[in-house]
Amino acid sequence: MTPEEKEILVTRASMPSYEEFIEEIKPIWETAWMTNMGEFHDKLKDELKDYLNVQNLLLFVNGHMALEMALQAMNLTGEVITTPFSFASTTHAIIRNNLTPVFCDIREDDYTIDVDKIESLITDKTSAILPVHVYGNVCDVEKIQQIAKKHNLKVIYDAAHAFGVEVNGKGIGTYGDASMFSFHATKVFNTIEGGAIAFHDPSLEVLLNYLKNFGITGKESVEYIGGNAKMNEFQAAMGICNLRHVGDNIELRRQITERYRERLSGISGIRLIPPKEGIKQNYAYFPVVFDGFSQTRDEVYELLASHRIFARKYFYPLITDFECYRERFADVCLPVAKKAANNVLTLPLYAQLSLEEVDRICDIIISGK
Ligand code: T4K
Repeated sequence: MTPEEKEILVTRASMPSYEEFIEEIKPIWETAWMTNMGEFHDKLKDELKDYLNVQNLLLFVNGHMALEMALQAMNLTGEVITTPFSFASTTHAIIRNNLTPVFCDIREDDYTIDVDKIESLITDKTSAILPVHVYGNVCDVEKIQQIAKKHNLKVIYDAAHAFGVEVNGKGIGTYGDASMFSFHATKVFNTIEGGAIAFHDPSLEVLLNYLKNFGITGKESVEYIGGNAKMNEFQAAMGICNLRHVGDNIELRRQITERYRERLSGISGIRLIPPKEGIKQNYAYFPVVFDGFSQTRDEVYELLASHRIFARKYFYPLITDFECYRERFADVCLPVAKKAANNVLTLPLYAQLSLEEVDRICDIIISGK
């Protein structure tokens, strides 16, 4: 197959070798213990607490259920301030908890919540803020904390993209009351499907454990209306294997990101999100903004697709423009988020992407053909 014939997707899941995974899961054939918080689950939980540099962490079947259950456990009411420049999960989790999302605009430099616009959205019904560390870009965590403290609000971060990110040596999951990580196949670290909640108040652990197992509290008692959101042993085993290699994979992602930056910076009409001081990045995504470039974002997307290179418009459309929400949120007007949704393209990025492939992608974008 020539390089031109090869299909390049926006990402490719990281996997251990077949032999490594098979070796890891062998004991399951002796115990037949496949789910409900087994040995693999507990081992991965401990390893991830270390890796993510957090005190309290629980594993879930996926990131979305983790987020839904974190909101449920906080016993929130009324309104939750969030952003629509995200994956469907963020707003769905609010609405599926019978809460009302109130949408805040984002910052043009990194697409995280615009902290200067949060306070004007707070009402006597607001109970929480749910900001998104989108693409692994860190929200203004200090300012959000100040606002939350002043107005007595909970802060739950959607940290789906922020695995392993640190702020001045502190794990990103230590900020706010809770942070949700996604371990989906498309993420920097995966457990096939999976997720976790890191949380501040250790007393939440008992409740979250009940909620993810139907609210069952004893052999003959069910005290909460929970769901089923347990991570199974095969997922956890995949995580244990992947965690051994995640450092190497992040280093490869760094090299790819650097190459994209070298090739695409300084080009008129192309804007890249600059890295920030004091942040340990995870290089989860490579978003590029086309604003005043010779081609629009959609034209670049089509051009790449004609070469069998499938970049993605994360996140277009805005959540507020989804069919299921557009009538309800027709009055929401967030110009920065709207512009981002129309102009951003996330380019292919995964550990096995070669620098030659990165060059080819950049050549196509720059040449326009
Ligand atoms: N909050 C945010 C901000 C999120 O981005 C997400 C998930 C969540 C919450 C919820 O977390 P989870 O409940 O998912 O843990 C993907 C993922 O399914 C989703 O997890 C992710 N965000 C979102 C940004 O991307 P799609 O619809 O773009 O996935 P798909 O199937 O088109 O896959 C993209 C590419 O990944 C493929 O072209 C190839 C590669 N891939 C995909 C799969 C499924 C693999 O290499 N292996 C695979 O198994 O949503």
